[in-house]
This record gives sequence, C-alpha cells and structure tokens, in this order.
Amino acid sequence: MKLQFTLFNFFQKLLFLFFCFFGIGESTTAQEDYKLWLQYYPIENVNLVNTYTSQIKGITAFGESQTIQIAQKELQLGLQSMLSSRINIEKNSDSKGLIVIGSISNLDDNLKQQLASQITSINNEGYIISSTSNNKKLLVITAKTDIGVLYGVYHFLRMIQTNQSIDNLAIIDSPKINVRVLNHWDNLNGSVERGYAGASLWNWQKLPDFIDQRYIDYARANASIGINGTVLNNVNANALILTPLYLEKVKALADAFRPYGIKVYLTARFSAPIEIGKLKTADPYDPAVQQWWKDKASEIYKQIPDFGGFLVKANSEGQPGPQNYGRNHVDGANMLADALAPFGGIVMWRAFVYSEHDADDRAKQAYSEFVPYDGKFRDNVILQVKNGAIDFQPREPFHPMFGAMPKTPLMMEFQITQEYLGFSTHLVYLPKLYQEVLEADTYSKGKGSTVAKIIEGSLDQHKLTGIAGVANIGNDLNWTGHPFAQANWYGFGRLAWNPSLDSETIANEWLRMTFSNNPNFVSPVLKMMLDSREAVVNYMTPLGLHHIMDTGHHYGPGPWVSDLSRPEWNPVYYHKADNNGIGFDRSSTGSNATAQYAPEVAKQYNNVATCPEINLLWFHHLPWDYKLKNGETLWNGLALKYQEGVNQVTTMQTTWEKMKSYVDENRFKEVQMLLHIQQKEAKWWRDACLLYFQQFSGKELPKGVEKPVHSLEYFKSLKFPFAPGNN
Ligand code: BDP
Repeated sequence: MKLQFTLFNFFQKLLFLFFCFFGIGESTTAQEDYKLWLQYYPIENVNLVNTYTSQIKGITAFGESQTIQIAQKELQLGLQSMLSSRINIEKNSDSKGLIVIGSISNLDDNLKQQLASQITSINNEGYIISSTSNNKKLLVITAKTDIGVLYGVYHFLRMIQTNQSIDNLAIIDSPKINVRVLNHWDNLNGSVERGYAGASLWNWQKLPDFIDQRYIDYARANASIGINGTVLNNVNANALILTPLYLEKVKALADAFRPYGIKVYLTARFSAPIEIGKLKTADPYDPAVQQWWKDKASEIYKQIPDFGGFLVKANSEGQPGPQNYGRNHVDGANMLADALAPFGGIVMWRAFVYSEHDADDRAKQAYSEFVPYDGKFRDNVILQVKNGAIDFQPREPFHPMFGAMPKTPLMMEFQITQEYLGFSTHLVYLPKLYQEVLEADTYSKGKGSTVAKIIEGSLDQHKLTGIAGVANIGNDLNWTGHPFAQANWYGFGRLAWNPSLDSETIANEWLRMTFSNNPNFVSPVLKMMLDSREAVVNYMTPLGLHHIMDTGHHYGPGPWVSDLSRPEWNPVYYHKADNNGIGFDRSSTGSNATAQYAPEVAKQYNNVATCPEINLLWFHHLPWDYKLKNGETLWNGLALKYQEGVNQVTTMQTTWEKMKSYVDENRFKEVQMLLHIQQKEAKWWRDACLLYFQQFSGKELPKGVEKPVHSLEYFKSLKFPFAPGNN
C-alpha cells in the first residue's frame, strides 16, 4: 500500500512536471503569492483523486467566443493541475464522463430539452451545473450567456479546489446584485490614493499598445469571483481621463477585460466641461454643458460600446459639483444620466458628503442632504453609499440612508483597502465587517429589512442594484500587500455575488483554495481570520470609538489631534474625551443622529441601556465610571479591550508559528513578519490611546493591562511624512 502510494505520488509529480514543461500548467511556475486563490494545487488524497478522475474524462465546449475558450482553458488547466492527469478536449459530447460547457443555445437539442425548465430560473449571469443521466453520464455547465458559463466553470473548479463531492450535481445560481464593481482610487501619475500594495496596475504610458499580462490576470481573478466591473480611476478625479488620448487607453483595457465579463467605468470630474471642454461653466442647467456631456458620452461609446458609466464624487471634500452653480445633487446626477441613457450607461453618484459650512454632526449630513431627494433621480442613477455614516472605520453602525430612500436604488460602498485598519500590514479579515453591515436590520419595512435586501433591490423592488469595493490592489507581486488581504478582495467578490453568504464559509473556501485543504491548517487559521476583525477594533477603537487615527495618512493613533482647520477632521471631534467621560452623544440629548434610523432602531441606539456595547461611544458620552454589562467601569473596560486586542494579535502569532509545515516558505515568512509588525502596532495603539485618555479619566490602568514603556509625549512626537496612500 505504502509502495503503491509512493509510486502514485512519484507518477503524479512526473506528470505534473511534464505539464509544466509543456506549458499546460504555465502559471504554476509563477510565485505562489501571485496566483491568489487560483493555485490549483494537486490533490493529495489519492481516493479523492480517483473518484474525480473516474467522473471526469474530458471536456467538450460548445461555442466559439473568447469567453468560452477562456472557460475551456481554465477548466483544463485547473483540472489537470489538481488531478495531475491529462484532461482531453473532445469534439463531441458522445462519450461518457465529459464535462460539457456552453451556453444553452449552443447545446444539442437533447440537453436543451433536459435543462429547459432550470434555465428559466437563472438570470443572464447565472449558471447551471447539472449531472445528466440519460445513459451516458455527463456533467453540464450551462447558462444563458457565455459569461454565465465561465462563472459556472469557476464554481465547479472551486468545488474541486475545496474537495467537495461532484456526485449528482444540480446547482442553480445567479448573482443577486447586478453591478459588482471594484473602485480603483488610482491616479494618472501611477499613485494610488489609500493604496498600500504598490503603484497602480494601469500603465497609462504604455497603453494602448502594450497589454500587460497582468491586466489579463486581473480580469481572470475578478471573473473567478464574479466581479463584473471596474472603475479605473480615483473618485478624486482628473478630467484628463476623458480626453481622446486617455480614452484610447481605456478602450484597450476594456477590450482586454471584456471576454472576462468585466465592464469599464470611469469617474467623471464634474468640472470637466471647463477643464477639457473649454466651456466657461459646468452648470448642469446650461445647454452647452448638457450637450458637452452628451457628446462626450457618444465619443466614449463609439470606442467602448459596453462602457458601464460614470462614478461621481461631487461637492465632497473639495471636489466640484452642481452646488458650485446653485444646483443640487439631483440636477447634477440627472444631467449625466441623460447623457448616458441612450447608450445604456449608469451614474453611480456618491453620497459621501459633509460640509465645513454645516455645523451639524458629520454623521448626519449625508442623510440630511440626500433623503429629501428620494424618488427624484433618473432610472439609471444609483446612489453609492458607504457602509457607515463617517468613513470606513473598523466598526460603524450601518449608514442610516439604507432604508430611508425606498424610491431610489442605493448601492453599497465597502472599502477593501485598509485605510483605517492598519494598511496592508495588518491581518484583518474584512468579510466579517461586511457581513455585519449586510445583516443589519434597518426595520424600514418592519423586521427583516436588512441592508442586504435593500442593496439587492428585493425590499423595494429595484431593478438597478450595485455594490462597490474600494480596491486593495496594486502592482505588488502578491497584488494586495499582505497575503491575507487577498482574502478581502476574494470575500468582497463572493459577497457581491451573494450578500447572504457567511463570512466563515468564504474564509474556509479561500484558505483551501489559497493554501491547503489540510484540516490541521484550515481550522486554526480559519479561527485566526475570523477573530482578526474584532482584534483590530479592540486595539484601535473599542466600544464604538472612531476616527481617532492620526491625521491625513491615518496611520497609527492620533486621538490628541485637534488643530486642523475643519473641526470634523480632528479626532477630538469624534471621541470628545473630557474629565466627565468619553464618547459622542448622538442620542436625543445630543446630535440626535439616532432619529435618522427607523423608530425600532432609533429607540435601541438612543437608550444607553439597550444600545449594543460595540457601538456605545458612537452614540453616547458616558462618565468614566459608567458600569458596563460585565460590571467593569467604562475606564477599566476600555483599557481591558485595548489589552484584549493586543492579546488577540499575540494569539494570531502563536497560531501562525505552528503552520510552517503547511505553507510555502515565502508566504510563511511574509505573514510571520507582518504579524510581528501588527503586534508592535497594536501595542502602540493601546499605549498611545490609554495614556492620552488617562489624562481625562485620572485613573490607574486596571490589573491585566500592561504598562506603557513610552510616554505620551513620545507617541505624539511620531511623524510619518511619507506614509503611503496619502497623496
Ligand atoms: C476618505 C479618504 C479619501 C477619499 C474619501 C472618499 O480618506 O482619500 O477621497 O474617503 O471616499 O476615506 O471620497
């Protein structure tokens, strides 16, 4: 038995080398890091390999499109690599044990008939994976469109990658959200705003003639998780992207991405008609301005017939917008929507607004500004709303706009890049955060009115639905800076496809696909990932604290910062620590932000006794000796949370140290070094914040909390003029 096994292994390796040598497994020679979750590791369990190989003899593809060719090649590559045996491409579907792929219209009549009833239940991007059983056993992956077939192929490969059974399959799946986009905050000079994984992927200088293989690999990775759009440039937009010089380059990218089902979108700078159009104004009421945008749209669609549309940041943080001309967001968004409508394009209009001229609580401003416009936007406008009302904090209660604008489609904006969560140095598994928001109940139409249902359009019957993730991708060899940050890109895509997926399921599959199926590896590392989000909350902003990061770059703690021109840019604005206590009173005795939620939610948040402790200081200013549910005083509880965060990172390190034998040396070391930095920085956060808050509480650190080794002055003196991502 042992000999047999070794021989088998040897044979397996030999075949594997053979494939690599002849280029069939070309990407297997690349760095592990680069291959993301598409590693296609040879399956070690011989029985499993035998079961699979007895069921899979070859592939037959129907259809001629590039997408079908990609699907066929991917299936062959993945299966050959995982099963360490050759998978042939067959011309017809007569023999047994074939995987048949192709859109339904291209299948033979017999299969068409068999699948007729199932096909009606999927949408244009959905797919069916079905074992058929009319004398010859086939496995069919079909869809209404070729891109649906490609998604189905990735689903099937994922099943093999995670060692699932492929017996009697009857999978019917469709994405629940239509527009599933990455937002790249990439500048034309190659820098990335809030980017921590190197420079921009887009090499504007070499485009359009040079198509970097990386663009294809990017599209492939996105297609494998169902992402179907990309906004190429920063929301703080440069109008030059809309000039012919750049549009030609954008077209080249769109052409490269198209076979993978990915549409290109651009950010539109509202003042572009002035900056590149030589007009005197960008007033949306001005007919010349309206015409300029119409002409621009038709110029774009001539080159890119499936161009997705515009993403717009207007009258936000100094960006131009309709208010510069006394108009409002509806005027601005609808003008652009009218320009795009004839071509089927959409406007994703951002709701991230707050003004230095508005003295009201920043958390209330977007709601106050947008909710009165409910129902006033054109059909091809969707409002893009961040998950929380402030700004991508380690934890925020869900944004009160969700549920408050039933007549307007709202799309979710999550941040995948870790601007406020330790950059790409900290291991933080973000789908935990995403899930928390998606599951939050807005009560807008009674119990069960979750944020997920709102963005899926199912609660308010919207056809246009969307979700955006601010990308964490750069030209680092491993794409995302931290090997585990790949899981955040992956998890975003999976949740964009189906917002009801569980973050644990996603982490589990990601680990198996990216590293190993070995349970001795998967279960401890899974736990490490799942706990990592709460760890970062604990060592940065426990109990509802927020926005106390150092200014500008947001790297490290800066709760003392109080000298910036706009009050709401200062951390002291958010924590409001004083001798009486700490926290932002957003209850009815304070800013009354709680009133922006549905009555059931408002009531819960408003009352300190029912407000969840995870959001306590978000909604309430409380005395230092306020009693927490566990009996600790607020001061002690806060200090202990900071300590807990540090301890959690230590536990993560201990877990990882035991994983050496399951991981390639490169990634093992990378993660080891990064966790070491994370540990140092968690302590830095704990010590700096506690020393600062202690000035107000006047209390000793409780037992169990380590004494800081530096002074508050030392922490305040730390400066990071070249922290990344801060352009
Ligand atoms: C903040 C970032 C800033 C972005 C802004 C936005 O600090 O760089 O431009 O959000 O989303 O989180 O527009």
